[in-house]
Amino acid sequence: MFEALSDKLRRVIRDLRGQGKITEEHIQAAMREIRIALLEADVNYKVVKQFIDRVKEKALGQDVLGSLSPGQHVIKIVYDELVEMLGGTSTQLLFTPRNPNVIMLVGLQGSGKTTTAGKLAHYLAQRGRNPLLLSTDVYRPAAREQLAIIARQIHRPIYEDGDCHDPLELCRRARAHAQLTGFDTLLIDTAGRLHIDDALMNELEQIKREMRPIEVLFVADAMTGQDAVNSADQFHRRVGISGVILTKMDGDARGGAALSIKAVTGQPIKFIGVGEKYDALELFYPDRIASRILGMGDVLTMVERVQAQVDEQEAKRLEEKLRKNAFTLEDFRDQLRLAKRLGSLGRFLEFLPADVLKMVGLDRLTPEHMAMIDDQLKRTEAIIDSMTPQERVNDRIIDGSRRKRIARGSGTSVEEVNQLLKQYRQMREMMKHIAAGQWPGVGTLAQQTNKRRKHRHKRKRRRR
Ligand SMILES: Nc1nc2c(ncn2[C@@H]2O[C@H](COP(=O)(O)OP(=O)(O)OP(=O)(O)O)[C@@H](O)[C@H]2O)c(=O)[nH]1
Ligand SMILES: [Mg+2]
Repeated sequence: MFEALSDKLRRVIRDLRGQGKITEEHIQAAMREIRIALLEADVNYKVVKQFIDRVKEKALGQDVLGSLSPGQHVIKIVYDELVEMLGGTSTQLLFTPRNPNVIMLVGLQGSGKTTTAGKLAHYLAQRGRNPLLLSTDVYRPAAREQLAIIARQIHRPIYEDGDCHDPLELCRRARAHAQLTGFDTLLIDTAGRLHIDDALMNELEQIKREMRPIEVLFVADAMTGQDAVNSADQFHRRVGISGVILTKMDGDARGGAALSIKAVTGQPIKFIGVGEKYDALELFYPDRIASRILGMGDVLTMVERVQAQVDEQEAKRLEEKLRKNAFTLEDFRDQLRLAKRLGSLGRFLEFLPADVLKMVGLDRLTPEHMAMIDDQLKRTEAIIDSMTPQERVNDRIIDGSRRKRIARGSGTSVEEVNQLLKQYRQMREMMKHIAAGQWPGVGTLAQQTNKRRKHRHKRKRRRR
């Protein structure tokens, strides 16, 4: 990916870095080089012009930032603008509580829709969702069979109805089936055409109107460069897309499509396909790609990959403990740390099955909720940190005076310590049932706590 462009930009950067003092001529020369490099990478010429204008304006107009040398400063500007050109921030799929959430994959023939449908189903299933696949390609012989084969390979279900040859009717039936059987996501692989034509667009419009998808993702072959950009633009004007999946990035050395799509269509790239295998789908991170292009090393991706392995081992260890019914306060804390490492809690929740979320009453999370929970996590961790190792493995010894000491040590209150111990015991109980394969008839955790509170009141009153 981006090899040619990367080579040239790195050379420009090396030159800039070497300069003790940066003059206007240096910047002009660097911009000339960058302009040629971008055009050679097949970036849309308007996008190139915008890019160069912005970098120039910033580089010439601004005061030098404190800790950066003039050369570094220009590099930083180029990096920032490159991130911007690639779409700014990464955009995840946002699901709603109304199931099934429908995702449509649209695009020209051979762009990779069917393969990507399989990859996406696999990707979402790994993150705790329960997707159902559907092909509405009733035109090309064996098109539906192709998706069925992929579905079998990734062990995901597909909705099949060989007698129905109407795309819209297929969608309705698949949705009804998903509702009845509890699928939370419906992934629709639509038919492609060699060229954009009215019949195809009408069909997509109809499906979109009927199915109200949360995402209409335009699947484009990165190797087709500016053609991919133009067809994305046309699909967007006609049908309205919410994002792009660029496939075959593994075979695209230039990167023109990736660098132009956001600027031309206004729609972000959400995923990239980097191979034919079913796990060859990656979330698109503009900042990481930009640093990869500029040779700053894709440190983030590497860190995350290592982290994912560590986290997986950690999760397995905790699961093992649960099964053996040896879940201590220390494990409870480790689990919280794991949650934190996975980034914000919001991202952590993505990994949990929707059913579990609903059970604890978290199916609708606002940013305020998340901030509150994050804060709560910090306090909880502080409390457990203030316990002695013995207390952490045996919560029964934590009596009144120990609770006072722990509260003081963690800067919290005895009430909070009590609350935490209660939560921990509740969780241990719940986990025990889950590990044993039983599913107690619990409501939400909040309801449970309320019930207990009422019980306690009654008991107290009785005693009096
Ligand atoms: N190298 C590589 N090949 C890919 C990628 N995505 C898809 N392909 C290949 O592209 C070819 C076409 O993929 P399909 O998924 O059949 O494309 P489609 O858009 O469904 O095609 P139609 O249904 O005919 O419109 C297949 O050979 C795929 O293996 C990718 O990210 N990298
Ligand atoms: Mg197909």
